[in-house]
This record gives sequence, C-alpha cells and structure tokens, in this order.
Amino acid sequence: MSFGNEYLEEIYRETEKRDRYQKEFLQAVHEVLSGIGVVLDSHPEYIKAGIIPRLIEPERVITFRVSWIDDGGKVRVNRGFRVQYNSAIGPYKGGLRFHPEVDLSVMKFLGFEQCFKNALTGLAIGGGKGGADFDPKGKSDGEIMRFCQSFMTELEKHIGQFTDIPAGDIGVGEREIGYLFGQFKRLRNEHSGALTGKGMSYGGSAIRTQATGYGVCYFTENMLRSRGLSLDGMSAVVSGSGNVALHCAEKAVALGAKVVAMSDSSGYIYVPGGIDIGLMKQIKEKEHARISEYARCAEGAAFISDRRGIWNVKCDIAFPCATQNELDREAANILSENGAVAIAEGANMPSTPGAIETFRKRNILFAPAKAANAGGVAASGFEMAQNSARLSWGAEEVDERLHGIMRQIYESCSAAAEEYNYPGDLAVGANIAGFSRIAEAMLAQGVAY
Ligand code: NDP
Ligand code: 2IT
Repeated sequence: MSFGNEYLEEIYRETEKRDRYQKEFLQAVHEVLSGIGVVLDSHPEYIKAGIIPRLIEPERVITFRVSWIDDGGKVRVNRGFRVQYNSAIGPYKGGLRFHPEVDLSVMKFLGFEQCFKNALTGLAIGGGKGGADFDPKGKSDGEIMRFCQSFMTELEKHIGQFTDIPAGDIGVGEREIGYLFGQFKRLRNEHSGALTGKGMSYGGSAIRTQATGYGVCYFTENMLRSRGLSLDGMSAVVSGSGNVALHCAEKAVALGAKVVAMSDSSGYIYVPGGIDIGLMKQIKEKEHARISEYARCAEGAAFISDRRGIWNVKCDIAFPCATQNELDREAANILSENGAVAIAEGANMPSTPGAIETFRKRNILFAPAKAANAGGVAASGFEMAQNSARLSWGAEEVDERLHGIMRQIYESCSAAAEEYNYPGDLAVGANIAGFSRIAEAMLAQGVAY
C-alpha cells in the first residue's frame, strides 16, 4: 500500500481494521484513495472537514430478511441489502443485484463506486446499491415474482423518488423491475419514478436497456480518438452475455468492430468470423439459454467450457462486461502479448489491481468502469427526469443525450488527469473528477453532528 500521502495511508489502515473481511470493498477504496492524494494537496479544507473518512462510511446500511415460498411449498430465506452510500449531490441511486455471491462487501464496493460514477454524469444523483443473495438461475417465473414482491415489501420503507431510486444490475432486468414496481405501487399507492429500468408501457425510458453497453462504446470511441484510432475494423472480445455485454457487442459491431468471443459463467464461444449479435440476442434474451447454445446453432463457432479462457483470444480491444475481478494480471499480460491496444470496462471493477498495473505499464488505453459504464445510470437519470416532467422522449433524443454525456465524462476525466499531472490516465482522472464534485457538495453542506 502506498498512496504517497500519510493521511490517506492512516485512513486506509483504519478502514482495513474496521472492515477487515470486506475484500472487494477494501479493493475499491484502495483504488480510489490511490489517485486522490494530489487533490488533497491543493484542498486542505477537505481534510479539515473529514471528507474522506465520511465518504468511506456509508450514510446508511439496511439489511433485511426476505422470506418467500418456492413452487414446492417450501419456505426459503434470503438476505436483502440496500446501502445508501452518499446523498451529497442527489438522492441515492444505483442498481439491485440478485446473485448468490452478494454480501455486504460486494454491496459496499458497488455503492462506493456508484457515488463517483454518478458524480461523473453531472446529474443530481447520489450513490447507492442493493440486492440479495438470491440465485435467479433455475427459478420459475412465479418464484421470481414472489421473491421480488417479498423483497420490495421491506425495501419500500426505505426508497422513494426523492430519497432513493433503485434500478437493475446482475440478475435484475426488466422483468424483475416490473414485479418490484408493481409491489411498490401496491404498497405505496403511488405511481412515481421510484425505480428506473421500467418497461416502456409504464414509465420507462427509451434506450435505458441499451444505455450501459452503448455508452461503453461511445466512451471508448472518445478514448480511441485520442490516439487516432477507432472501433472500425477492430477485433473485440466481450465477456459476459447479459444486458451490458449484449448491447456493448451490438454497438461495437454497429461501429465497425468484429466481436470474436463472448462468455457466460460456464465458458466462452469463439467465432473467428465474428459473432452474429442478432442470433446471440435471440438465444440470451428470448430463449434464456446458455451461451453454449450459440455454438450448436451457428457454423464456425466453438464453445470452450473455461470462463476465464476468454482472455486468451487474440483481439485489439477487450470489453470485460460480466463481473468483478474477472480479468487478472495474467490475463492482462496475455491480452497485451496478443496485441490488444485498449480495454474498456462494462462491468463494475472487472480488472484486478494487478491487471490495471499491467495496462499502465504496457501503455494500453484503459477506460475505467466508473466512467465507461456510467451510461446506464445516466439514462436512469433521464428516466427520472421524464417521469417528473410526465413526458416521454424519443429514442433518438435519448441516444443523443447519452452521446453527449459520455463525451462530457471522457472530457472531464481526461482534463482532471491532465490538471493533476497524470496525462492520459483516465482511471486517476475519473477518481479525481468524481471525488471533487462530491467533496465540494459535502463541504457546502457542513458536518452533521
Ligand atoms: P446480467 O445479469 O444481465 O448479466 C451478467 C452476465 O455476467 C451474464 O452473462 C453472467 O453469466 C455473467 N456473470 C455473472 N456473474 C459471473 C461470474 N461470477 N463469473 C462469470 N460470469 C458471470 O447483468 P448486467 O449485464 O446488467 O451486469 C454485468 C456487469 O455490468 C455487472 O458488473 C454490473 O454491475 C455492471 N453494470 C450494469 C449496469 C446495468 O445497467 N445493468 C450498469 C453499469 C454496470 P451467467 O448467466 O452464466 O451467470
Ligand atoms: O452499476 C450501475 O451503474 C447500475 N447497475 C445502474 C444503476 C442505475 O441506477 O441505473
């Protein structure tokens, strides 16, 4: 650990002591602190106001029991969470994740990252995250609905359009948001924008489903342009095959790239001639099948049952879009040796610290998650704006706004990196730009005691 700053080192040591079992959370805190020492040098008032220790500690953590009855009549119990991290710049905002690996560390790392990401969008949204250690795999539609209803019966007490606005994440898509919203409305007798990612028939926004993946590509185009490059003609590898991965792949292909590999948690498919994204969407979104199905349907496609092996596939650009810590130092070295020139993170914290170090050392362009995947939450912000105004914008208008916001995020990360003497380091730039906005808002609002 070295932040080149004793004050930050002391704070990190304290955090480590307090939250010693929260591996992912500590990793996220370490990554942010390692880039912001330079800001403190020119802003001693942030130290005096205790901005950093206050920012590290979530404003509120709610955990709750979610009991539900499965199709066999058996009572099941899961653990639900909502981490209301920081509301300095707006109401808490962030997704809900349903995945068996969800625990407090994962919730806190995601909530912490969300604060900076949301600040980067320039919108008035604070940071939060939630979810449950519920595994949607193999559950019937009825079980999913009953689980969502039970989950919302408790969550409803803590959210609202001016307080905290959840959305989707891993395992929570449009179907789950529908069931969650239905229960929220029933309990509150209120049809408001308290959730985003809603269906278009009841208050959703055009392009919200696509926004995270599309936004990753828009950010990437801005980043590549800085080296005179573009996605056009590049070969790409996209890990995952969920919401973010599918729309990232779709837009990459629309912009002229060839996506040669995609994955799920059971393995990856390799298609040297390029994946047919329409067919992939049919298999994943309509049939809800495993990715191996693609190899059965399409010629020239191979399925390899090794999910980490995807990074061995030669490509110009890699888009990790599945989950945290899926791309480690070894994978980063292989990507680099195979000639990759850029990495753009669609998932949250997909690259390990060792991988990020490798990208830096090897001068590989790196688009960090909190900037590159902010298009999803930005479109959620658009959905909130439309709900408040009782209006609905067309797809073209939303897409144009998304373009604008991703360009602005790229420019503010790039400018912050430049200003603080880390030219071209978008990871440091994102931390500085996000942090600076939250710090100013916290400073203005004083210390509550
Ligand atoms: P989905 O549930 O739609 O898809 C997740 C994909 O990742 C699936 O292909 C899944 O495979 C794979 N995956 C999940 N867990 C693992 C694991 N432990 N190992 C290997 N593969 C895994 O989720 P999203 O696409 O919405 O989310 C993907 C990432 O993007 C997450 O990190 C999320 O936090 C982030 N993100 C999402 C946003 C959104 O708007 N949805 C916004 C910004 C970031 P399988 O089906 O086999 O489990
Ligand atoms: O990680 C994320 O930014 C999300 N899962 C989306 C959050 C949101 O509120 O749209």
